[in-house]
Amino acid sequence: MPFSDLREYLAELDRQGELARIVKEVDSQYELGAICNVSHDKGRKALFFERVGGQSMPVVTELLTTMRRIAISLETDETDLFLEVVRRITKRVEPKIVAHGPCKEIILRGKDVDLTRLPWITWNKTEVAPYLTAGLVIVKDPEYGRNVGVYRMMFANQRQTFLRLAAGHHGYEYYKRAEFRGEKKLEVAVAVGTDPAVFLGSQFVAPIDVDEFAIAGALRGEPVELVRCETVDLEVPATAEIVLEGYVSIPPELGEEGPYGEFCGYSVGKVIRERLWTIECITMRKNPIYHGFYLCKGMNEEGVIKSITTSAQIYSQLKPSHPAIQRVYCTPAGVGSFHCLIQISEKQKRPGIVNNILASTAGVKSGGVKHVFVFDDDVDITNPEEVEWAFATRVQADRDIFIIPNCAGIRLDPSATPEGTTAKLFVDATKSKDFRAEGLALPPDEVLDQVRRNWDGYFAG
Ligand SMILES: Cc1cc2nc3c(=O)[nH]c(=O)nc-3n(C[C@H](O)[C@H](O)[C@H](O)COP(=O)(O)O)c2cc1C
Ligand SMILES: [Mn+2]
Repeated sequence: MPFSDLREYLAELDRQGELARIVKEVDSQYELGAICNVSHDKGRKALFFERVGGQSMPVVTELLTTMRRIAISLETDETDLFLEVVRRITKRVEPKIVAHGPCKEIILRGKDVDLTRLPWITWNKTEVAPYLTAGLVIVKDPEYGRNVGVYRMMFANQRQTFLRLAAGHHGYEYYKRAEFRGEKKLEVAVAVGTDPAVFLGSQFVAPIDVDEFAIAGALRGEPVELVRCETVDLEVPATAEIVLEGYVSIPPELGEEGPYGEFCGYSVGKVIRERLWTIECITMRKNPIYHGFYLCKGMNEEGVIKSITTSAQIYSQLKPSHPAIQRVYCTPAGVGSFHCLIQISEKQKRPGIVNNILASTAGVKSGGVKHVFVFDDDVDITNPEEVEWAFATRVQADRDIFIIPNCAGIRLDPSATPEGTTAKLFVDATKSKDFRAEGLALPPDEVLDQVRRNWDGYFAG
């Protein structure tokens, strides 16, 4: 049975020793972010902050910062995670609308709408205002239907926040389409704190007419249950901890948003003309738990999530044309999508196939694949030491490395041009046909297996 809400997931993390409780009161400005940051070197547990900034609402962060926890969220093993995700996303499971949900236990309208009831967190030193970072933003389009994405929200006042609708993402497209239709506003609902599979589902790069709740349904193996909003024609997860309802007006109210610590691990400058949205209703569960998302330099939660979503999507897209592909691994520290490692079956390798595979990655729709490497299947591409060893011993730079300049990349990559163009690198790290080695320097497999099985026995008295 999939988790029905955030609380069930937290209980499971607790049971498996994956949740650390912070009992001491912490400051919502920087201290909470610093604890998230330092926790990356201290066991990378999920964090439950009991008291933040003098408020009663607890905060959870770092829910999916390890593959192990992503596997727990999908009720599978870490070793099976990749192929299990590939398998589950083949068939979407549409959400189901239900009449009631705990997210309506508390309903605040009119003058009771006050965003300062939420724990507003300033995560990193470059941020000049606090951010709500883990909101699932739900919008609708008459032709394309529902869309769910996570867009950051910088605090503005008691009833308004900024909404970072980045060009290319569907929230932005839906807003533009409402504008072209001559409408006066785009309705928006935001859900905070759900079954983590829902958050994961929102991070797949789906076609514009796909409802990401249906990807979440596929991942969790059961429909996501939704309830209708109070004041807008939108639906939200019935068991969400907190729901905000409102609209972005057309033309929008604009202001200066940012800088913010982006997924690449840098704060990029102010967005001069970002849209604000106005919240007209807040609904909550009793004793709601606030979900926050921390981004920073190095291997952050978005890199880990993207590693699984991007790897599964690239594999699903390329495998039908290139059956030799065994595994795709976009490394979490390579921001989950910039470094794409592909393992192919040596047996199925035909002359020229590696370059065809490398070239085919240039067009995949994913979050900015930039450096691509192909390895033989005697290399575990999820193991950085094996990857480096193969790169060191199998690559001849003048023969195996290719660069295409001026490709479309990601603007948040500070090394790209301001328009987001980037060079792409392609590396054939497989053994070439004149590779001079008789085989791997290893004892026979059966002897290795036997030694592994009997390991403890070698050291017993
Ligand atoms: C913590 C976090 C913050 C994000 N912030 C934004 C954002 O402010 N604007 C945006 O367009 N995408 C943001 N994203 C990325 C989108 O959620 C993601 O690319 C999603 O797949 C977009 O889906 P869509 O095209 O349906 O909107 C963020 C993701 C995460 C995990
Ligand atoms: Mn979408």
